[in-house]
Amino acid sequence: MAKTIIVSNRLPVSLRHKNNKFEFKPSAGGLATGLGSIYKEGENIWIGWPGNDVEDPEQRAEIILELHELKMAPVFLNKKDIEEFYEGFSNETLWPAFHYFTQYINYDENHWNAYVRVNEKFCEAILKKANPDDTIWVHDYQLLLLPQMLREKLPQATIAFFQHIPFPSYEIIRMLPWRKEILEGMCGSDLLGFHTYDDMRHFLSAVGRLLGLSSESGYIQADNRIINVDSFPMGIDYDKFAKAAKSKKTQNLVKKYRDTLGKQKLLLTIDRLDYSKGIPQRITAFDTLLKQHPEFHGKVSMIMVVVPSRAKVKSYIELKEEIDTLVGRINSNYSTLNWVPVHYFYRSFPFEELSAFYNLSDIALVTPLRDGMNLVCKEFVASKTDQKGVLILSEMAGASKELQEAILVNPNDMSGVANAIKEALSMKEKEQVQRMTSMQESLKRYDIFQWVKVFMDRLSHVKQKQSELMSKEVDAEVMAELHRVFLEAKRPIIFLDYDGTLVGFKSRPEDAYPDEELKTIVEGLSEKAQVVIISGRDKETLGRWFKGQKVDMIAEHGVWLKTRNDKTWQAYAEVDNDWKPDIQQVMEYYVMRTPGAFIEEKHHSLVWHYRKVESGLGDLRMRELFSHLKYMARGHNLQVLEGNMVLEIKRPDINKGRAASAFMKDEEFDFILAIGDDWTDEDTFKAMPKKAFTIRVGYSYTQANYNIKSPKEVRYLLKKLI
Ligand code: GDG
Repeated sequence: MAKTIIVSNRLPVSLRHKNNKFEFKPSAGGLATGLGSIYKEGENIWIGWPGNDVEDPEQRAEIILELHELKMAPVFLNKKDIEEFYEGFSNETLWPAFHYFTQYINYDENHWNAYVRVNEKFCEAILKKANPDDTIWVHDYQLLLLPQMLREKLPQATIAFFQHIPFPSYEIIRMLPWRKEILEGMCGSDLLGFHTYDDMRHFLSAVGRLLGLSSESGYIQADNRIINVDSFPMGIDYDKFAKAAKSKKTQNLVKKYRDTLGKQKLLLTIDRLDYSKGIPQRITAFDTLLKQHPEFHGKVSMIMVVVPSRAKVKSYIELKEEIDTLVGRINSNYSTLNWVPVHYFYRSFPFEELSAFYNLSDIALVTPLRDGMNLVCKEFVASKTDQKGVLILSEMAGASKELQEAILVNPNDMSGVANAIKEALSMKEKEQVQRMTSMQESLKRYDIFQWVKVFMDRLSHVKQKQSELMSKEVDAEVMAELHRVFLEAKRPIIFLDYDGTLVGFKSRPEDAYPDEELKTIVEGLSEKAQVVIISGRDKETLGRWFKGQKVDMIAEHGVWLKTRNDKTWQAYAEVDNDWKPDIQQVMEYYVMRTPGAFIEEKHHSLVWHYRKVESGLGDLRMRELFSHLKYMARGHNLQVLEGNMVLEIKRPDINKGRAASAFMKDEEFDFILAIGDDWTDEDTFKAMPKKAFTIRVGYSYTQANYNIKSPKEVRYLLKKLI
């Protein structure tokens, strides 16, 4: 039976070295708990680094056995791996880049090589455990290359990826010399999850611009399959925090702390030491409040927990010094014998004490400069059992998209944050309860268990969708059947669209002329079959390109026809051009505003091309023009259609389907094949009799019976027929 493998840089246990012996300390983090419902089941397993270097082979063997009992398997990393892959590329290159701290990015080729090497190490460890049809869920930015490495070895596996930190704008990603490899690595997945819609939108844009893969509604059209990208805001183990807050242990601590601190209001801040968390800015904002409002002196204190992290990295050492200085300054400026403005702790606390801090504090001040999600703010909300308390939350945290009832602030705006603290300090209890209740309801519903469930359900959905598309793939069996019917046929006919079907897209339409290989294919086919090129191209171009060939041509989606015996083109539909000047004028206005755009005039239609326009801008202008033209189209009884980098306006009664039907009306064909790649070909597919073979290029939903990957495969198929 297929199993599920969870992979993350760190295992949910830590290996500790104590008195020459090793012991495991389980992680109490929300993710470990949430994923417990997966990796603890059946044959499932969690693979990752146990957090310590072990060189002795005997000890390694022992550790492997012990971890096996816990349903885990280790990837052992040595000192060099940790320095170059973890502290180096992960934390000095990807972390600052993905959090928009470009000034801290270290562009080190050795670190990159180590990143590739360690991702390969993970891949090998997984391959030892994985079967071809297993599900593998990879977590976070340390393992961005792993999905594609796995895909190459296990093409049938279900591979998912979730990124816990932000995914930045294309403008940042493009700065990394290894940007393509990183995106390609991620695209080995079937499902890619991010915390917010903005993260997924940035990812899709980067994939479009750097890998040239287009996407629609969160589905990337990759080489031979679709990849889904979606947002899954991560929740917390809500009940654990709500229950703990009420527990005797926590309440005893709350009482103890309150007795010491007296009646003053308490502001809580908890973070790992990191420049992304905005700790100095927060202290400065508190300082601003005390400066501007002396009435709060002695009435409010800040409890500031900073958990040590990445202590060897230079930027972190500097940050620690900066925080120490700022806290020293504010305390020395304002402290009195019975009041200290900032209670500063540079260490971590046991869970019960954390719970007591959450329950005790009146305000949580969560103001990161950038944060993928931020769980601290959610844990604070869950711990407020009487619904009293106020959350001040940075707009730059993923959580702000969900927790709209918090006081939202820009963490760079010191007086804005100071005002928010003032507002929180004076907020009426009724309003506090209203806001808190609403946030609690949403966090309760979308907790960590729901997050895991929604993600896994989505993964099954994507696989289902992929298999529906794959079931229509032209495989060896379909090929054989096609070949057999073609050989037996006395009167075969083949309709071939041109651009995107017989040739790939070129940025200049005139460069897509037929090459020698294509000419030979068409010639070969026309020995036995009637070959009809059915295209949206103008008749002059088609006529020139296929001059002297034994083919019939339908140009401009069915306006013009020229059979192999004709000397001239005949109109297949009446042409009425009265509508054109009005529409052309509008289109020209959009050409003037959009460098790179141009208009193509066809006999029955006008086409606005934007394939040469800066990506993004082209889409934006096309949408504007679309709504403009739709409005005008009604008056003229015209149809506006969106194509591949084009917007076309035309008479609705002219289409390829109508033309193809007319073509076949007087004759009986015993083999019919139609191949095309876009919506204009869907009309052809619809018009075909049941027995016809219809094939759409690319993996989109289609009326055709089959899908095929690309023009290259189309040519292969046609060559096989010959
Ligand atoms: C990454 C992303 C995203 C903190 N101090 C103590 C303590 N903690 C626990 C908190 C909380 C966790 O650490 C911190 O989680 P965050 O989400 O706030 O931040 P990161 O560690 O940077 O996590 C982040 C997250 O991944 C999940 O996807 O939200 O954006 O950066 O759970 O409770 N726990 C204990 N004592 C402490 O002193 N026991």
